[in-house]
Amino acid sequence: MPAMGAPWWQTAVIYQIYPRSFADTTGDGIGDLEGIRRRLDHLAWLGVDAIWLSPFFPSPMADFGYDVADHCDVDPVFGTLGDFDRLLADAHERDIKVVIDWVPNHTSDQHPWFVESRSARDAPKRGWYVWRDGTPDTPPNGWRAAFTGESTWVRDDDGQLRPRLLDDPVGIEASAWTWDDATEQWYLHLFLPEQPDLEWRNPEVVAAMHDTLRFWLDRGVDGFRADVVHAIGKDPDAGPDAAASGLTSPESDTSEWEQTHEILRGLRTLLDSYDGDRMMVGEVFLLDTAKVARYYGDGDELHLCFNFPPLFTRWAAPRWRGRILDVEEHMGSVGGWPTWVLSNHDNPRHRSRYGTEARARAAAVLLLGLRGTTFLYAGEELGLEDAEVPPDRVVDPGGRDGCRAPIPWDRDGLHGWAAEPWLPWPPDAADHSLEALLADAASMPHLYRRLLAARRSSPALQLGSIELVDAPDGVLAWHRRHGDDERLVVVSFTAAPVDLDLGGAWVIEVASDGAGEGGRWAGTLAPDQAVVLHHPE
Ligand code: ISL
Repeated sequence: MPAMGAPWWQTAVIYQIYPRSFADTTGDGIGDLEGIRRRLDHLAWLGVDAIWLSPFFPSPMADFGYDVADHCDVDPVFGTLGDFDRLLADAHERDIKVVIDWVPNHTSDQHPWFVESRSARDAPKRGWYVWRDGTPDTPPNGWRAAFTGESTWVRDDDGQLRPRLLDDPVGIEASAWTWDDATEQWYLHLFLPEQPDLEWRNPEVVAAMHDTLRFWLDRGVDGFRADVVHAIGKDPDAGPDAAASGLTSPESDTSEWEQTHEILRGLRTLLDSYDGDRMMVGEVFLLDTAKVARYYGDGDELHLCFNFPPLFTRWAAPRWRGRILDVEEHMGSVGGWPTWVLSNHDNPRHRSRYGTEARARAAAVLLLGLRGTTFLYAGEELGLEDAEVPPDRVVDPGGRDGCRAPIPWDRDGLHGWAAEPWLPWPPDAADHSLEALLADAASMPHLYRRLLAARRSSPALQLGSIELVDAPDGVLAWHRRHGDDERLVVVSFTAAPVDLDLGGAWVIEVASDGAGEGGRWAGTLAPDQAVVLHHPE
């Protein structure tokens, strides 16, 4: 039985949906909310506890929805508020919670707030954004915007993708400031010029953004994923002049601002004033777990924080050992509740990063065997790789189209889409379609389903402690314990078989390759294999 008493977001497996790429019902080649609603049965079959929807709000789509022009409506390309309400109700009927994206750092330049702010220096909403004096040739400071057109990933000798951003600084020339000719001032944008930053030190902005949360809380959403939330309390007049936006550069230290924590406490108070354990998970894009941990406050800031260093970690046992210990050190018993994520709409899928399906399978066991809330990215349960996007089909200013390829549902034709989708298909779309894979009990979605079921039935996996145990080179093994319930998770990062003595008798509950499930553990880990073990009944 699942452990009782913990809030849902601690035990949950949360499935991210990028609405444009999920399922199209209208025939424009772009996914929509109704498409998501019609696929809820797949998510219930898989066993996810919640879905997180990337932005579906009215937007000029300069950043595919992360440039919000109205926080309280649905873009016609995705449907209507009525479609949202139906999706929410149908998800809740299946006991699936709904988390939506909330973009507090910036709006679209087409948002009525910015249109007004830009109209005149003395416009009532001028102070809702960050305007500074200067001359057109010299920005107010040296801050640089994200999105350079340069990939932040490079392919290594062993076929894995290596994050460039941790190792070599990316040369970014673009300033985070744009000169407004009409009013002769600069405005700040940590992302595209079409995404001006809000001025969160203005109480009117705080109140207006709280209202956008209330709008969706009143409608019944269970939580929010807060976009680049660590950056909202910035002070462009203080700190090092060379500070980057903190998003594409190792200089990200400079994007920690004390003010952010105060804003987060206000958001927490608002969410906790609603019943039903409403949750906010923040995209804290600081590549240092000790720093990420601060955004939990004293249990009075974010409920959960994304912790990205593991996503930028190569598939190698010593490195992953370091990541796990890092999380335990900084988010131990007194700290925040950890989260784990391997793929999302901003980075190459881990199936593509790690290079083989066997590793991606082992990674699924690792992900779901760790202590914390798990985030899955739609399509990882199908083992999708990133699409090859030819230059004439590139649409994202950040070079992230590959991981946003459409989900293939059916084997044939348009793979269940109502029209040719907006991006190319992922490789081998027919063989990686849900229809094809469901017919094969050994396939990836069946593995994910078994892992989610194992997790749901085990308090140790959902909430238990984690303790690394000795293992041979190339292997990581850890205990999970909660009361009498105990699991052992063993992950091989090597392409050779490994013998290991785990002490005592163990039964294979889930194996990444499906081998031997339900039988006794025989003492040898197959190449690239990972297993969840329990004691004999
Ligand atoms: O995309 C990245 C690297 O390829 C990240 O640096 C990304 O910019 C960072 O994670 C912030 O991402 C979030 O805010 C952006 C939006 O484009 C991303 O899709 C979103 O996840 C601006 O809103």
